[in-house]
Amino acid sequence: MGYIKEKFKVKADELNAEVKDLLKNHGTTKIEDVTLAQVYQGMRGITGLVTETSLLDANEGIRFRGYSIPELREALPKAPGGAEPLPEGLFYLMLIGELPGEADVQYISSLLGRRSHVPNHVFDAIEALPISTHPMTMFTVGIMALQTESVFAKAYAEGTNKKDYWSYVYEDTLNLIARLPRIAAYIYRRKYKNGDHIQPNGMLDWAGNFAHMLGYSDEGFRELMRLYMVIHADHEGGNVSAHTTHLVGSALSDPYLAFAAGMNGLAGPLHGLANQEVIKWILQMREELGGGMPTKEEIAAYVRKTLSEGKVVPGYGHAVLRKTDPRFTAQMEFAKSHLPNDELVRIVWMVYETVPPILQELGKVKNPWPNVDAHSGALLVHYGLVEYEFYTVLFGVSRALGVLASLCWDRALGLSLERPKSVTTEWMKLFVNGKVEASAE
Ligand code: HAX
Repeated sequence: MGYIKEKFKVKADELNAEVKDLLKNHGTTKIEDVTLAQVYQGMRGITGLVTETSLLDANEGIRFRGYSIPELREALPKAPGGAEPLPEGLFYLMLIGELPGEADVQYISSLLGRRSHVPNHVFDAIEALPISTHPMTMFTVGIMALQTESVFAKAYAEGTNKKDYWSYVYEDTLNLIARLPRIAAYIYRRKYKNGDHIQPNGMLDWAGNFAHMLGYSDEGFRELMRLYMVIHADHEGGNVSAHTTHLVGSALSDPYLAFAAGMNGLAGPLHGLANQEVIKWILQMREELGGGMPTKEEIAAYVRKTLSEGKVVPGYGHAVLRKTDPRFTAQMEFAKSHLPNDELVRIVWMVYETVPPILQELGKVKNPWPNVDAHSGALLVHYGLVEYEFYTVLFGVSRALGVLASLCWDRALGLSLERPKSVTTEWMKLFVNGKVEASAE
């Protein structure tokens, strides 16, 4: 067992004891009441999950194990000569609950490098799909093909003790995180670069090597990938990709099955696909306005046109956040120091000044501020990654860090099969008229 795995086991034993104690002494404590509106409207605000890796505050944004994004950009180890945090460090933090040292990050980098081999049948499965297939579909097909390698599924089939589930999930987690950049880069090079694939460079860190396999050698792009992989990694447990991974994993589906399910959720336009929608929307706006820099008035008119056509403004709004997403701000800061004069970036900033008051005018949008997806595309386009249908795959590679670290905790804590109660509208009508009672079943 590697030392990080041993450390995880110690932490898991400690937390298990605390959870047992909480359940024994406070198991019947009521957390909150649930309204009928919450049941119909996407369970918004219902506390119904435990996720150890991160916690979201509506006004402040995400904290990973207590650390905000600006704090992490300071505190996490960097690549030599770099200024952005290494995602390996964030993974360690989410898994172990402590800030890593340089040696911990190097250990994870080399561990991932050693485990990164992808068997040929995964590439064959991707190759079997038409070239026109959306990259997110290729990505989930690749993950599903890789499921043949699940050590959890094998151990379960052989009849392992449930106390050891976490150990196999941990192995699958590291193997998956190690292999995802290779699969994602394969999809990118297959679809957009005539199948001219690039072999991994074992000297690079996880995100640097991903950038290299995509075909980008610019150090600025590598730094962007490190930042990108950190800020997209986790957003507590209730978002669609995290929740789905947790839900499917709760049936003891192995991490490959659970993560692929989560990725199918990430591929929705109200969630991760919003990053492609944003850049598509901005490029269409620029084209319709005749190219070049639009004025604020022109942007405002285009926003109103989008709304009048019954569409959402992509990259704006959030189910939990009520302020500008600090993941947007981190990207804005990156742009200010690396590419302040980029035209598309400047349009993104003008959109930021224009959209919130218009959404506020509608009177129904709870959060008119930008989310993570409002900025990412313009940065990628700057470095030449213009194929926006691929953007959600980048998000997916990053999201693996958080949702799979969480899956390790799910099994280490022995969390139960998820099975909330559902009712019919007929039942709701009887309930509000006092004809039936809510049951805990
Ligand atoms: N443009 C137009 N209308 C919007 C809007 C936007 N950006 N954001 C919210 N609204 C509308 C909703 O569609 C809803 O309208 P109806 O009552 O007519 O259905 C109303 O405002 C209330 O919605 P809400 O309570 O403020 O927001 P929700 O929690 O229901 O939805 C969403 C949150 C993120 C899905 C929503 O803000 C949205 O559709 N945004 C655009 C898509 C987007 O950027 N998604 C990415 C979110 C971040 C993420 O997960 N990244 O992966």
